[in-house]
Amino acid sequence: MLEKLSRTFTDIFKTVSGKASITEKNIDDAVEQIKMALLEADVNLRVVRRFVNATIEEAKGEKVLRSVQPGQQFVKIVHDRMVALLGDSKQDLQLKGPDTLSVILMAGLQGSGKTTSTAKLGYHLKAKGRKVMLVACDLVRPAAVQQLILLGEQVGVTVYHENNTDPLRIAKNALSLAKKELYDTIVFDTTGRMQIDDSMMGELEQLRNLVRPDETLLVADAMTGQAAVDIAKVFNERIGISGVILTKFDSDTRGGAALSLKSVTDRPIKFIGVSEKPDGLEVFHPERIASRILGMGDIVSLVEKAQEVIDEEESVELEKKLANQTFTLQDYLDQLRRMKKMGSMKNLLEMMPGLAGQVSEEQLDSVDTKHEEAIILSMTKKERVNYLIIGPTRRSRIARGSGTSVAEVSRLLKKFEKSCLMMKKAVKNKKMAAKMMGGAF
Ligand SMILES: Nc1nc2c(ncn2[C@@H]2O[C@H](COP(=O)(O)OP(=O)(O)O)[C@@H](O)[C@H]2O)c(=O)[nH]1
Ligand SMILES: [Mg+2]
Repeated sequence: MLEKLSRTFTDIFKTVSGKASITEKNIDDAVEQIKMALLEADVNLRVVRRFVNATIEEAKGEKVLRSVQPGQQFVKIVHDRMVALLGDSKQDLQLKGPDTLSVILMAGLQGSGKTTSTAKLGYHLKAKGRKVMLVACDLVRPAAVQQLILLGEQVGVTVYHENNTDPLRIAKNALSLAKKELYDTIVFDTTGRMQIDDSMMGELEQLRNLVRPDETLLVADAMTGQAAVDIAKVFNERIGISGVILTKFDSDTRGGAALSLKSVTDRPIKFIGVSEKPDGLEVFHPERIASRILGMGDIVSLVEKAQEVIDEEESVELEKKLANQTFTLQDYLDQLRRMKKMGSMKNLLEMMPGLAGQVSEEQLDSVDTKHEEAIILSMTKKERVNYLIIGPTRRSRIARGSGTSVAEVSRLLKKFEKSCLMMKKAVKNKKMAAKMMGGAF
């Protein structure tokens, strides 16, 4: 998601930041381009207008036009505005301490990802040390109860369910059991409809009055764009929501929903869903998403993710290797294995500064990491350190040894060469971005 927008911003900034001085006309032009890009990304029209006016006003102030680095100043203004648009700072769940039961009510249309998000949230909270119970209160959609039971099993979180058609009774029983068994968090999955209708809202209202949630989270599908924003507005007016889980953020949508939600509903996005899997839930960080949109790369997320598998020393080491051009096939193999642990390579690469929007799906689909691993394992130590010595004879020996073809070996070597280049560029960009943002990274 957001690739296209990110590409446009990168282009706009490239033009502006190269200038030694900036005129009002330059600002007008850049802002006009920004406006088009936001509209194209399906951002709410009123939100775009407000964003654009505020940016122009600030950018035309003395500070920018007279500053030593007007381009950078301008980029910074847009960046800060974007962060504000996305909700300023990250919003944690407001839950009670572990001695009292905290209640989370999930709401949303059918297919938005409620049940999946309920399980994801269970997994997320369990990892934080909470004792969580999930409750299956969607009794309308066939097999919804079963779906939650299965997901609960997958993530190792208790699921409360009953063979019963009255969600209120189930909720009541679940609450008393949770209290009795000293759970500290209870999450209610609820019924959705294809569209907003009175009976769904009525049921939700009754449930809300019964369970008195600490958090009422609207689950909205990012793929529906502006519709997700309208839905959030209606749910908020009718039942009062405390935050949004924006699902399917991994999809190929234009991002308008993410950028409009906060301004239109005044409710924060608290999480984004980034895959179908139970661990595919991320805390929403406005600052990081803004940087990603503006093509500055989501360095913090990248570093955090990487730290789960690479410790800091290793990562410094790697950067040094890249800078000194001593990155070898052996390092590549190590990276490959780590990447596999980290999940989608595309997600990861998208976060690399300078690579946002440059990695196409096809490029990565062809990545057959198993073969690559086998090929590198068939190389001698010397070959791994210096790939330049791998001529035709060595290539066919490696191909035979790894059960692949010479073409595949050559392809890998080419790819390796290219990634060295790309990564070197990324390191350079990162340094440039740091300079540009006055050391914000
Ligand atoms: N790619 C992706 N798929 C998701 C995400 N969240 C949910 N889904 C999928 O969306 C579909 C509907 O989800 P479900 O939880 O059953 O929706 P519900 O009707 O609101 O309970 C399922 O196929 C999920 O796997 C997400 O963040 N990313
Ligand atoms: Mg469901």
